[in-house]
Amino acid sequence: MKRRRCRESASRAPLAVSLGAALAAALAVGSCALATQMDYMAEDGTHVIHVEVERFEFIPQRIHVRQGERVRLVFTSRDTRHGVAIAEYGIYEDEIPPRGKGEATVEFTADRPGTFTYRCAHLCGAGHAMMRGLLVVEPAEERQGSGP
Ligand SMILES: [Cu+2]
Repeated sequence: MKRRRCRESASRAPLAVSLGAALAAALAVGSCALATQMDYMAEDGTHVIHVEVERFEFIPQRIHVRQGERVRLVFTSRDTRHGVAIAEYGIYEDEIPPRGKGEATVEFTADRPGTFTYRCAHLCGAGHAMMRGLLVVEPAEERQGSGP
């Protein structure tokens, strides 16, 4: 339940909040930092989620969306070039540019419920094979459910 509360508070962040401010807020809540999802709904209803990549980690490692949502994942590296692949959704992006060189965006419709592993798709260094996270697509019929 604690994890859920963290996520919901992050979701309520104002649309105009900068990524930096969101990150500062995430860090301010201590242990929630890695679990907090920096996200918002775009005007067209797309669920936009920012993911930072650093030292062979995706932050957050767990991404939550709801089945049926249009999802836009925006990846920013804090160090070297990375990538992202979500096999079950046919997503393969092998260039999340290095720090300061921009970001990589992938979009998809979360039509398949379940928990999927996402991985780095660019051979980035010694920890590359360990780089993974989870995409959790909550079934549409469980919108009011208490979750796992
Ligand atoms: Cu890698």
